[in-house]
Amino acid sequence: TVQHLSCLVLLGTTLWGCSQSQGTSSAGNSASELPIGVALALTGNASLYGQESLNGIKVAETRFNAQKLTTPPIRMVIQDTGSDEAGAVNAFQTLINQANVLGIIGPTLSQQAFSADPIAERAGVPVVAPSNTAVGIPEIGLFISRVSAPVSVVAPAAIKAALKLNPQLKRVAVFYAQDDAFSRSETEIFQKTLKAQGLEIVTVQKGQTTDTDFQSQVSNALRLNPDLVVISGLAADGGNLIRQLRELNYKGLIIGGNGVNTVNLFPVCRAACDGVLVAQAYSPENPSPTNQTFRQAFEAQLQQVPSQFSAQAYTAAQVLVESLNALGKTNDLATMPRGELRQKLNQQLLQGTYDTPLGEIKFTPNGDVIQRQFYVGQIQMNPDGNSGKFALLQ
Ligand code: LEU
Repeated sequence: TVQHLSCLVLLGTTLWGCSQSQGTSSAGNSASELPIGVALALTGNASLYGQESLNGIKVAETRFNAQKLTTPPIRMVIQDTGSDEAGAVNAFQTLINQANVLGIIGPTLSQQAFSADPIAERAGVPVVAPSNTAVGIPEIGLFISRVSAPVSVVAPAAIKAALKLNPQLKRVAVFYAQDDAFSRSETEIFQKTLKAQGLEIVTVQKGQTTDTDFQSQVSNALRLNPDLVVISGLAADGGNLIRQLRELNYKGLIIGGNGVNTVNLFPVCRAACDGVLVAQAYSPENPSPTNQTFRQAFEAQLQQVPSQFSAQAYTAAQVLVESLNALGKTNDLATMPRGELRQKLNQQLLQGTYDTPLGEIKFTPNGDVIQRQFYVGQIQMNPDGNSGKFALLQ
C-alpha cells in the first residue's frame, strides 16, 4: 500500500483523520516515495535544538530530491518528540508502525535516545542520531549510529583552548545538570580531562535542566575562588547559570559544553555570554567546497547561517540518502520488502565514506562517527547585548 501520511508532516497536527496505512510494503506493491522518519524535539525545553536540526532536514530534502539521488524520491516524515522520553518513544512507534519509515533521524537528546532507540533496534530500523553526544549511544544496538561526535572526542578541546588562553589556570568549578544523560556524560569527560591537565577541581555543583535560579550553587562555588568554570547543561539552564555567574561578579573564563553551542543561548545570558568557550563539531567557515555549497543552499533557503545542529542533521540525511542511492544501483527500492530494505540500508550506511559539511566522515563498525575536524568557538556578543556570534579560535 502506498502511504498517505502527509498529515504527519505538518507540525503540531495530530494523527486524527490520517489515513492509516497497512505498515507493510511487499514486493508487487510499489512505493512512490521513500519515507525517512525524523523524530525531533520541536516542543518543550529542547525545542530550540530540534528546530535547528529541522532546518538541516528541510534543506536536505530540497537538495537531495532536486538532485534525484534516489528513485523513488525520499520524503521526510516529521514527528515531534517533545523534550522527554515518553514523547520520543511515541514518535518512534508512530514512525515505525504507522509511517513504515526506512530509517529514523533523531531523537534530539541522549536522554531520549536511551529510551527510544531500543524500540528501533528491536524493529530492525536504522537510527542515525544527529545530536546525541553521550558516551554509549551507538552501543545501544546494531541499528544505532550517529553523526554527532561524542563528548569524549569533542569536550577536551575546549579545556586545551582555555589553557592556551591562560596557562596560569588552576582552580576549576564544575557545574552540571544531573537530570540529563548527556550532561552527566559530558561532565565526566570534562572532569577527567581537567585532572589529566593538572587542574584542581575545587567544587562540583549540580542543578536540573529545568532550573533557572542558580544563586546558591554560584555563591558556593565563588567562595572557593575558581579561575575557570566548566558547565554541562542545556541552553536555558546553562544560559541562566552563565548570567548569574557574571551577576555575582565572577571574572574568570567559562567553558560551556555541547548544550551551549547554539545562538539560542544569546537571549538567555545576553551580554554575559561574551567570552564563553565552546568546542564545536562544525564550523560554517570550513572552506571545503562541500561545506560552502551546503552553506549557500542553506542561506538561500532559510536566510540564516547554518549552525552545528543544522549541519549535523543535514549530514544524517545525507548518510541515509547516499546509502539509498548506492543500494538503488543494484536493487529496486520501490518494490524491495521494507524489512529487507531497512536491514540493507543499515549495512550500507556503516560501510560508506561521506563527504559532508562536517568534513569527510565514516563509521566505526559499532556506528560511532569518525570525524577529523573540530573547532573551538568563543562567543562574541555585539554591543547591543542581544546578538553575537561564535568566533573561531585558531
Ligand atoms: N548533545 C545533547 C545530547 O546528547 C543534545 C544537544 C541538542 C544539546 O543530549
